[in-house]
Amino acid sequence: MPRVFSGIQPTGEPHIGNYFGAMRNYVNLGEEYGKNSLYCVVDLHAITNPAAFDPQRLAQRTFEMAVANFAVGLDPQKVTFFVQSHVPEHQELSWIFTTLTPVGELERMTQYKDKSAQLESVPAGLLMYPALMAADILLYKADTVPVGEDQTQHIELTREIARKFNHAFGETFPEPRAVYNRDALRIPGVDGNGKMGKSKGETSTIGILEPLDSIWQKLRVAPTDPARVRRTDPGDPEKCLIGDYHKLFSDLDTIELVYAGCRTAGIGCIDCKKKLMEGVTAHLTPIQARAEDFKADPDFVRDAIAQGAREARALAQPIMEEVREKVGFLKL
Ligand code: AQP
Repeated sequence: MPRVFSGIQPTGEPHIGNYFGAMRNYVNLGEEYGKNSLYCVVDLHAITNPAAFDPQRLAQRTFEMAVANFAVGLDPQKVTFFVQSHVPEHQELSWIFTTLTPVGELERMTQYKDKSAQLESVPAGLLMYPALMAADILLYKADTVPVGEDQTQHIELTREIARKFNHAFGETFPEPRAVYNRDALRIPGVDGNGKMGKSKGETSTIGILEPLDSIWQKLRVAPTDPARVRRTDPGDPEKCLIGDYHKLFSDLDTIELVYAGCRTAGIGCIDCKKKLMEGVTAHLTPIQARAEDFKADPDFVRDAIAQGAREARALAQPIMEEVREKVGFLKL
């Protein structure tokens, strides 16, 4: 039976990139593989980027990330849902993996290059991020990893670390593969400035739990196809982030209507955005209502997370035992 693992950072409010790129696959794979699908709020990863780390808000964001995942349909009673720092074995395996990973490989990671370029002083933990991610996955011998396309390079490195460990210490880990949502590989930020990302701040994101009027204010001013300078200029919806978002939120009839309207200048950008907002409202309203219910019952959320950590540790501990023995640590 495949084993699924994925993590999400509590670096800000979960957004539609996280939702369509990853969280929806968590729910689908969770339905299929039950407790063999593990989902983790990766707070140890969140503290590696000083630009996104706020100790005052980390615990609250971790809690809210759990709420958001439950609200989109992840049932903590059916899957294994937990917080990374509650399972210390992640750090132990990560350390072993750092001893197998050349610094040059870590420096080659594009996410590291992008983030470190923005910092005056680069913490070693930011460089080690992919070794921790490999440990997250391999600690459970997971072979299936639902992620967005931005994680491809990290998954490839995880496969390499698994191969290296197996070569050095004997066959232990599978080589995991990424599972993508082909319709949402890399959702652009609403400011038109590259990939939507939590750590880029609220100007980039459309939060799945964000008030609808705040979402509309962002969509209203969002850039569209630059070729459409005047209302009478035809546009190309394939070059427009509103066109991209329609593919996520609108039904086929609406997509056909607005795409044709854009190409013929039959509708203006604001009308197109209003149509999009209808789809956004239909999608997010029930999710936001469920999130309110979970927020009103914090004990349920906390108990679910605590139970998830117990379940995850029960899976991790025998694998860690095997690793310690193979690496040759003294056993008493
Ligand atoms: N824009 C996106 N499109 C598709 N998938 C995405 N993911 C993130 N952004 C997009 C996927 O969501 C999962 C959780 O990733 P994350 O917590 O690293 O998300 P983030 O919003 O990218 O968070 P940060 O803090 O802003 O991280 P960095 O700065 O590392 O990008 C992953 O499966 C991710 O692929």
